[in-house]
This record gives sequence, structure tokens and C-alpha cells, in this order.
Amino acid sequence: SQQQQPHMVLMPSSGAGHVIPFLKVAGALASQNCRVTLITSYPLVSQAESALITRFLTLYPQVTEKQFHLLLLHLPPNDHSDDSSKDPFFRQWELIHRSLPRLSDILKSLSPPADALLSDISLMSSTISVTESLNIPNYVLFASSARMFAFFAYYPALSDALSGSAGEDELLEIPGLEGLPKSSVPPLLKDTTSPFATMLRANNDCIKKFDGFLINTCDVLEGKTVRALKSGKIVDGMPPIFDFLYPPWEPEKVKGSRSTAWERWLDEQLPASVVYVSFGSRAPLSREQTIEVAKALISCNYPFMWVAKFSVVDKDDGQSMHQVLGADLTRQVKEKGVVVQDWVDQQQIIGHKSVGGFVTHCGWNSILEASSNGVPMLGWPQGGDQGIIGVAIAECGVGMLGGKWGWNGEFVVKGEEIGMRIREMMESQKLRSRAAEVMEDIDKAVARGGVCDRTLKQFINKFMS
Ligand code: BUP
Repeated sequence: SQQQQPHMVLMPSSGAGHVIPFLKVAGALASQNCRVTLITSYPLVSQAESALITRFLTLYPQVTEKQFHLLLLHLPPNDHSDDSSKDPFFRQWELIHRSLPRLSDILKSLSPPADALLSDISLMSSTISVTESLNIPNYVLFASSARMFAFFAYYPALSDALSGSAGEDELLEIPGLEGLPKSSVPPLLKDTTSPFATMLRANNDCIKKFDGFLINTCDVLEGKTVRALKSGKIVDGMPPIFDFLYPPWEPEKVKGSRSTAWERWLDEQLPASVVYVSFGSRAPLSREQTIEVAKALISCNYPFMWVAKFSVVDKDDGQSMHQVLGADLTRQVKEKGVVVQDWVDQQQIIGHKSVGGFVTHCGWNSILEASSNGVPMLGWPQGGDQGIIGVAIAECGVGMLGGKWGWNGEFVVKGEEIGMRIREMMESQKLRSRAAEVMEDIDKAVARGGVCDRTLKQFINKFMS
């Protein structure tokens, strides 16, 4: 129905890296006078997700939450060598898929009816069957980079190259893009029969059934990739693509009020002197690798702030830093930096003037946060889409890659080597000036009336009379 206040329904899948971009778009749509319903899958996997959703709903009381209660099925173990089905976030996608009749009930119950569903890529093949039968337009809100989207869209055509015997340095050709090193694709997706690969192909099969794709990116970061996608070179008949940086949903924190210990510590450091280290919200590093990261940070002689994770899901018990590093290393680490084991406000850290470099696992949200703040990066992809994202940041010049450092758990990279690369990142004028340039460009794109703002409005206008 065309109207003055379109009703947009958003359904993220699991993981903070998926929930956060959905909240951004939900907030932006609500602020542009759309009626917004957020479908949340219960039980949620992590405390971080619950806290984010609760805070969002408090800030946006006009947004309606519809809880999608999952059928708590026992998922049969699969005998495939890949362990993606043991990953609690991946398992949640499976559960959502198996509980789909409930999605249909929720959508049917909405009044006024939904004008569009915005769903996560991991739910494409699941939600399309429901929206087709209810005749509701379905858009994918993509949480990763355009480069990853291009890889996903071209995935079936890469199958032979991926599973074949070509070496890791071999380039995968995607029309309109620079070749993608085979080494940037994780083992999970090279084995084209793995559950993860099977899901990707099922989602790929229905690309053309969608009404469009929202991609969280901008010209300075991935212009070439977006143009290739829009041109139809990668998928002939690609539905419309709306590329814009999803705007932040949280108001800037008021400075001074009840700052935490680490904020006070950051305030005391010299401008652009601190190395910020985080490997994201999902996969912890092995104990051996964590020890080497500690050694690297101690030896490289920069103050550092390290968000360390020792469990896969935050509500599970993890080990303490002391247990992992032992007394001696723990003492040295605490002398030179700050280690946080809780959820932090990463945007705020990256935006702090003292932060001068970011050692990152290359989660797309993290990359965008650093790029928007002109912070140079040292990328160390650990799995999933991160290798492909790493290629994108190196190409754009906002970050450098560590080297042939392998995937999480593959082998242990020595602290000495990591420390050397951290120093290189902190000292590189080239990286720093490129990061500043990219930030300026992003500032223009996201400003009121800028290209991102205009694209978001174009999207909303599709539903207005
Ligand atoms: Br950890 C952590 N605080 O303590 P990515 C993360 N974040 O605000 P993902 C915090 O979570 P994968 C914390 O700022 C970013 O917006 C962070 O998303 C925020 O990686 C988000 O960077 C994390 O896309 O891993 O989801 O952890 O790459 O596997 O999706």
C-alpha cells in the first residue's frame, strides 16, 4: 500500500555484527517518519544482542518489537567435517529457518500491513517463501561489505576455482573487480559441500526474487565494486542496489558524565598514540595466540587498549586473562595498557582522539567505524567474510594486512612479527594520510544532503504515494 507512513519490518539474524546494522537502519527509518516493526528472534544468542535491542527500544519508543519465538528443536549433529553448525550464531539461523511458520503468522497479524520486509542475507531463502506467499516486497539488508556481496552473488560460478587444485595465490575473477586471492576465502567456503556453503548457494539461488539490496558502504571505500554490481556484470538482472552508510542510531555520548576507568585512561594518553585491539564479538583467539598478542603489545612500546574475549558467547563462562596469560605476562600487560573483557562501546573508543591505530579481525562494522574516524588499521582476518573484507581495505588504502597469518586456530603467529607490523601501522604516514582522506570523504557522503542521505531517502520514497 502506498501511503504517507510506510510500514517497514526489519528482521535481523543473530550476532552483534548483524544486529547493529539493522538497528541503524531501523533508527534511520523511524527518524524519517516510517512506521517500524523489529522482529527479534528469542531466545537471543548473546547478552550483547539483548542489551543492544533493549537500549534501542528505549531510545525509539515508536518502534514496535515483535518477538519471534523459536521452536527449540534439537538440531541433529551433522557429520560434516566443518563445524559451522556448532557455532551458536549459525545454529540460530537454522532455528529461525525451521520456525518459519511463525514468521508468516507475525507478518499476517501486522496492522497496518507491512509495506516491506528487510531481512538478513542468512535468511534469504527462508523469508522469501513467506513474503512471496503474502505478497510483501522483500529487501535484503546486507551487513557486510559490497566486496563480500559480489563474492556471494558470483559464488556458484567460482565453485570450480574454489574447490579445484589452484594454489592459494591464484586470483578468483569476478567480472568488473580486481582479482580476489583464493587465500582470502575461508576453508568453510572452499569446501562447496559444507553446510555454510550450502546455505550460501541456497540464498544465491533466490537473488533475483528480491526487490533490492541495501549495502552498508560508500563510494570512497568500494565504489568500483558497487558499480560492477549495479551494471549487471556480476549477476545479469541484479535487483536494485541501495548503497549508503547506515547512520548511527545512538546519540553521541555526553562527555564527562560517569566515565569508565578505560575512558579516563584514554583521556590521559597523547593524541593518536594508542593501539586499539579487538578481534570482534564472536571467535576468541586460541590461548597460544593470545599469549603472542600480549607479547606483541608489550614489545611494540605503544600504549594499548585490548578488548579480549575468552568465550564464544558472552554469557558462557570464559577464562580470566590471568588464567590465559599467567601472572608474569598479566603484570606486564597491565603496566603498558588496558585490557577489557566486557562489552565496550567500540564506536566511542575508535572515535577517541588518543586512538592512533586499530588491530582488527576485519569485521565490516569495525572497518566502517575506523574508516569514519580516520583510524589506520592492521587487518588480521580470522574467518568468515573477513578475508575478503581485508582485501577491500588494503585496496582502498585505509588499512594494511598483517601477512600470511592464517585463519583462527590454523597456526600461531609469533608476537615479534605482530609487534613489527603494529609499529609499521603506527608509523606509516601514507596510511595515516589516506585514512584522513577517506574520513573526509565519508563525512561528506553522510552529511545531510550527501549521497548516503539521498540514497536512504530514495529508498523510502519507493513506498510513498
Ligand atoms: Br567485541 C565488541 N563492543 O565490545 P563486526 C564489538 N562491538 O561495540 P563481528 C562493540 O560490535 P563477524 C564490543 O563496534 C561492531 O559494531 C563493534 O561487528 C561492536 O564484527 C560490532 O566488526 C561487531 O562486523 O564479527 O560481528 O564481531 O565479522 O564475524 O561478524
